[in-house]
Amino acid sequence: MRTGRRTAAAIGAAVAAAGMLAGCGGQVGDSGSADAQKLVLIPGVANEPFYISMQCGAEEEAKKLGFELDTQAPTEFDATEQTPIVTGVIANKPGAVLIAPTHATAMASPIKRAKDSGIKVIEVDTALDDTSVALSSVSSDNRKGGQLAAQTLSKLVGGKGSVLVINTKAGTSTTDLRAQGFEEELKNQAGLTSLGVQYNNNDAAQAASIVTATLAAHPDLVGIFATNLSSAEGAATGLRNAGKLDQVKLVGFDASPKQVEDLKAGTVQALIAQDPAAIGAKGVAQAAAAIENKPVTRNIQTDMIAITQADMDANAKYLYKSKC
Ligand code: T6T
Repeated sequence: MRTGRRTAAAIGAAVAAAGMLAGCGGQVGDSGSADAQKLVLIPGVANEPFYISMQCGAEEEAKKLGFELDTQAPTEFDATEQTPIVTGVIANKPGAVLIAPTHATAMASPIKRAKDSGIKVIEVDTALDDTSVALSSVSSDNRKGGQLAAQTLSKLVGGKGSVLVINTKAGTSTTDLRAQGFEEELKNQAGLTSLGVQYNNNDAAQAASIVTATLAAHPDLVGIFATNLSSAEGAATGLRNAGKLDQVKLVGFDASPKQVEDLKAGTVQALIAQDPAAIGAKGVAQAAAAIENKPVTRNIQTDMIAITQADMDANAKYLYKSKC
C-alpha cells in the first residue's frame, strides 16, 4: 500500500468513515486497506473526445484537491470489456471510482461489488437503473437534450416531414433518455412524422449505412437526430455519400473535433454540446466529499447547449478536446 501522497487529515477522515460505516453494519468490507487518496476514472470508452474532455476536467480537479487520479478505459463501449476493469480496480482498493456504466443493468453487479468492497462509487455521464449503488450521479439532463434536439430539428425542417433517430446502443442510459425526450417532444410537433429509432452500436460506419438504407426506404426523409458522437459522425458521412445534404437536416449530440468540422462544412446544422469537463470535475469533487465523509449530492446536472455554425465561436468552451 502506498502512503507517500496521503495527508494525515485524509487518512483520519478515511479511517473515521470506515469506522462509522463498519460500526453501523455498513458497506465497508475490507476497505481498511483502501488507498483513500486514489481515485479511478472508468470512462465508457477509450480515445473518444467526450471522455477525454471528461478526464481533463477530472484530472484538473483531482490535482486541485490533492487526489491522485488514474484513468482506465475499455477499448469498446461494452459491458464485457468494462467489467474486468472494474474487477481489477476492486483489487487495488482506491478510495473512489468514477464510472460511466456502459450498460444500465449489465454493469450493476460489478459496480455493486465495488461498492460492497468499500469503494465509493460516483457515476459520471451514464448511470445504472439501480439508483442505490452510486452515492452521486453527475450528467447532462439527457431527456431535456432530446427535447431540445426535436425543437431544433423541427425549426430546421420548417415543422414538417419524416424524421429518424439514430441511437447508439440500447441500454445506454444517456442516449436512451435522449431518444425518449426526442420522441416525447415530437408529440408537440404535429407536422413531424417519426420513422422510429435505429441503433448503430456506437459504430459510425453502421450509422452511415442506416442513413443509406433509410433514404432508400423513405425518400421523403427530411431530418435526423443522432444521439451521440458516433451516430452523428456516421450520419454526416452517410448524407454526404448519398448527396442528400440539401434535403436532410442533421442535429447531433456532442461536439467532437470531427463534428465541429461537419458543422463548419454545413453537413450538420446543430450540435447539442455537453460539458464533459464539468462532469469530470464535479464527479471528482463528489468523490472527495464521500471519502472525507462530507455530504454528497445525489444528482448533479451539468450544462448543455445547442450550437450552430453562427454561434460556434462564441461557444468554443463547449467544444470537446482530443487531448488535455
Ligand atoms: O454522448 C456521449 C456520452 O454522453 C454518452 O453517454 C455516450 O456517448 C458519448 O460518449 C459520445 O460518444
